Amino acid sequence: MPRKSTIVGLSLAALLGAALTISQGPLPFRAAAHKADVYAAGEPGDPKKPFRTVEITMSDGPGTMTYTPNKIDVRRGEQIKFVLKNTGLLPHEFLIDSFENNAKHKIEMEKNPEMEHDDPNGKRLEPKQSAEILWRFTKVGTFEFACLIPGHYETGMKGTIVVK
Ligand SMILES: [Cu+2]
Repeated sequence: MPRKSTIVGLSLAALLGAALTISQGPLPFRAAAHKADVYAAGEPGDPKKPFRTVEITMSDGPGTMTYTPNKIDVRRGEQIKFVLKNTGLLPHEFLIDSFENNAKHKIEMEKNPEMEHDDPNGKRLEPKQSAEILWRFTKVGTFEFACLIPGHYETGMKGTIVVK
């Protein structure tokens, strides 16, 4: 019955097509995992609008892990282009969020240490790598940038952003 097998073949192709369409859409999953649809610290920046550049160096040594600088002052509405450089020997992250969200996220990372970040508000950098984040600070308050790879936050990888 060649006709029937053609139909089966077609519906398999349709199913495969549907599966591929779903697998090509990872953004909603990532958003759900990180609650990235609503950001506590502002919103992704617009590259067509003016911004100020702030360079942040991530480094590590015996018993120390740091961001330099670890405190940044911003005016409300300002856009900052963070130029991140990992000069250490270990991978590091830079995640901009509220203290509360970073604390929750840190618990998730302890359960799933290999969680990778490549989001509008956060990047993971391998040693010697650099990356950029353009961010608009739309809310007044004190926010945090942090590395949530287990052990790093406790060793000093945290900083504050004061938005006035
Ligand atoms: Cu780190």
